Amino acid sequence: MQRATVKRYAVISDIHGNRWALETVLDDIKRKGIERIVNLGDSLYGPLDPRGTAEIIMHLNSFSVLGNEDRLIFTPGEAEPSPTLHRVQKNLGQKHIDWLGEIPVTRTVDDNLFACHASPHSDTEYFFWNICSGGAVLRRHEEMRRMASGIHCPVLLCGHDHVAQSISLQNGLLVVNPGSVGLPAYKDDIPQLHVMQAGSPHTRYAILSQDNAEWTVEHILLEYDWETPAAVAVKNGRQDWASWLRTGKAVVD
Ligand SMILES: [Mn+2]
Repeated sequence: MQRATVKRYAVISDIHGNRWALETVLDDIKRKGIERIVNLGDSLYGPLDPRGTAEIIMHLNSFSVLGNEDRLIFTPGEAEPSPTLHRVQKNLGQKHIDWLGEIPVTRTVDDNLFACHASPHSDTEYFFWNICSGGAVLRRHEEMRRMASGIHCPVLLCGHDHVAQSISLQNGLLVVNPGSVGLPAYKDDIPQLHVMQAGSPHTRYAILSQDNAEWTVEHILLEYDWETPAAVAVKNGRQDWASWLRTGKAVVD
């Protein structure tokens, strides 16, 4: 039995409109009896089910922050027009767009968790990774500590790169990326062409437990029916997404 002093949080991120993966993760969280959910954003963007995903998250009791690709949905002129962005905007109703616009960029939960989408001062700069011409290179700890300066919480939560990872920095800060609920790999050209890969198609999230000053993190991966969102991606003209969803791998071509 859990001792009364243990507090548990489920950390989810980068759902990207994958309602099927989200339902699997939320079922697991419910089954485990975890009541606090922190959502690190990029919840809706993509060729899958933005509206169905928004409907679930809007009615979920969670602490959410906004992702860069959530921001593009309600900020005209921010992004290059694309058929996928256009479809997302058409698929959502005004109430979903208004709800997105109200979500804060960062927030502190229970004075202990600092939640942001990518890194504390940017919603696009990876916290863990430096993107070079050769791909993603893990940053030095000094660089990570500099990026986290001014954070006075024991735990920093970052998403955006879709790779589940936890690092305890020498200053005692625990940094957790829960991985992506809905998109296990992708190709991007900002700041230059690179791929990020979870390596398998599972949906992922993290569980954080606090026992007084002691924090424990568990990374969870779950099977779900990834063929269904992959087929939706194909129907909506995104063969690339279908392949990422089915394999958790992406290639630079
Ligand atoms: Mn992002």
